[in-house]
Amino acid sequence: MRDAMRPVELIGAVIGEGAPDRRTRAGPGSLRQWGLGRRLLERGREVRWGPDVASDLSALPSGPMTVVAEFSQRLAARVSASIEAHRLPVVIGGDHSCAVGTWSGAVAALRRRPPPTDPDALDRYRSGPRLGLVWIDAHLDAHTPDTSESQMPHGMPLASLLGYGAEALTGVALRGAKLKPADVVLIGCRSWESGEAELLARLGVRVMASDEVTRRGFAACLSEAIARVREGTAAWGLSFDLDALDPADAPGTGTPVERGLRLAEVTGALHGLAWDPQLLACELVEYNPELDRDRSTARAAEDLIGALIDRRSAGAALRARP
Ligand SMILES: [Mn+2]
Repeated sequence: MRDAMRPVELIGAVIGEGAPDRRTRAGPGSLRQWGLGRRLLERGREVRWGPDVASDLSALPSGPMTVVAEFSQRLAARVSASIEAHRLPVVIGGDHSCAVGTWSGAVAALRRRPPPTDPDALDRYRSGPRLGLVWIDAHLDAHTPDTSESQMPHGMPLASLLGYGAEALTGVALRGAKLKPADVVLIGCRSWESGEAELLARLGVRVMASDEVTRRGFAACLSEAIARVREGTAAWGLSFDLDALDPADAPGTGTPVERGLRLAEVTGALHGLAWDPQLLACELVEYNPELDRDRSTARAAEDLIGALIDRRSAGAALRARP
């Protein structure tokens, strides 16, 4: 199965201007220099860094939205190209505004694919191929400029991908919504404002807040989430904000929040998922090297991606029925 064996391409999303603390811009370079790619090679799968995509700092006087919108177009093109070259792109952020580019590019590539010949698979393409997305995050990232107090784009990517908010973000790569509300599940959320929570509730997006994860366990939540985002979709993706983790395991993130997911439980559940040929792309964001302690957050990033690509036990979360 060639698609299951796709080489992993790490793509640095060098951007921090979507957040009030811009130091996540140094995240991808720091992980690269630390040896993330070399360390992941030990997991038995081909891994290489592609060229970074970097935000244009000279556009900063025009405001963060301008910087993020222009950056997103270039990141989307890189992610599309990676998918079309039969690689598995893993975008390394950078602040979470990069999700607009990552998933707009993924959807653009998906919609350009020729329809499958297998009649069962063709069903998934009837009304246009849909992308499912699992979003693991302490926050909802579902603000629009109408609800956001800070006006920072890293609080808006999910709303933008659902088709709500500034046209500079909703129109990246393709016009209009990239995701359907039923195809999105959030896990681990524990800090939000009312405006963004109301948008997701109105759209019927499934949010597994951290109290639900504590009650049921992360593995059970992830299994249900994956079953949902694979249902009726042509492919799915994973967006992982390091702030979903407990600060004890990952202190070096843009916006740490107490009472997070524990790393060991998460890596256990993520094991082998990157061997699913339907997994189109991944994203790991908000690494802030200046807040890291003894590289523990860098090691957490390595453990998370390493678990995804590890071949020793492929995809328990795919086989489990919620
Ligand atoms: Mn986020």
